Amino acid sequence: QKHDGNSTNDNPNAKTIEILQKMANYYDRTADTWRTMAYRKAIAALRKQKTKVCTKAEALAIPGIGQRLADKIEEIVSTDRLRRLENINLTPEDRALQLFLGVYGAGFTQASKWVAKGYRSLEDLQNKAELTTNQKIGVERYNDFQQRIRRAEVAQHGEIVRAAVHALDPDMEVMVAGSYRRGAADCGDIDILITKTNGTIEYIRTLMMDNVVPELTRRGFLKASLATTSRGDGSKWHGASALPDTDLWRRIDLLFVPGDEIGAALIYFTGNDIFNRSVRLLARKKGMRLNQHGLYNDVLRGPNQVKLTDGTLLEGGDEKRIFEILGVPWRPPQHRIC
Ligand code: DCP
Ligand code: MG
Ligand code: MN
Repeated sequence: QKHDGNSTNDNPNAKTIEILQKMANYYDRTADTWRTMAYRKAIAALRKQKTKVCTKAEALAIPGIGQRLADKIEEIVSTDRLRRLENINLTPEDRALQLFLGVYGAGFTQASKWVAKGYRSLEDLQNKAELTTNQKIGVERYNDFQQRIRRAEVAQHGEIVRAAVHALDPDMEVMVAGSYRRGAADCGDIDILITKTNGTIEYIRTLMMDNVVPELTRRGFLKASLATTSRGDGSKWHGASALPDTDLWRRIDLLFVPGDEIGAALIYFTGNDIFNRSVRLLARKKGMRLNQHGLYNDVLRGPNQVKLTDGTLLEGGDEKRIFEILGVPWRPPQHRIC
């Protein structure tokens, strides 16, 4: 990895420059003088910018940056990567696998099967593969779901859900969690936690599944339902949503939480996933157990750490209290990135 000292790291376009530099190095190696020059020119121009260049239009306004480079800059900023760069050193099979792994709901096994059948592009999947309803959506909306969502738009989706929930019960709480709650400038999807003080899971789930979700679907805000579970006391709805008068589908996850579990659910749904793993491990080391429902004590374990009893609930409703009992100093959501 090439660094140009602190000046690049402090630059608001540091990440973009870093990726463009790798492209320039690649074209240099392939003796493509013309492209190498174009990339170097764009990098030099970006270095002089005082603010972050986010859109194609902003990039085009800078002398020395043309159409193609402007596209790449927008892709880097909105997806946090450049597919062209990642594809350079891959075999066609690897390239197809990477592509298919981005289809919503397709894991490694499914993606590998498609590659083994000889499919190499999204068109192949669309025309030749037998796709489930959800896989069809994942392919059709591939580019939509790959795009990062600016924080302000995440908030707008949250507002629409909140208004629909409050129209039925103003005492319900609707909180945007996930990377949004951690303060991220842009998010991979929209994570919304829905709860009510003293509310039971049955009440909340019924209100959401029988009323709010159908109503928001009827209005055209919710576009598709992709996954739901309601095992025992946990419930979730995963789908897609789009702002009025737009055709850009976003992934949206709703989590239904009973009032007495809101603290544990907030920790779980705020993440990030690595932070969750480390705080859960810490709980186990202290003879406790943390999951999205609560913090428990007295977990009895047999050979090989097999759980014999569930233990008693220590705390579920208060996020800060859970940190306290665990003996971990309070960490605001912005600092829960591992
Ligand atoms: N989560 C977890 N373990 C996983 C997946 C998720 O603990 N394997 C928790 C922590 C995440 C939260 O759920 O922060 C939301 O999951 P997302 O996949 O939506 O991840 P983020 O919102 O953190 O990031 P992104 O911006 O990519 O959506
Ligand atoms: Mg998320
Ligand atoms: Mn999510």
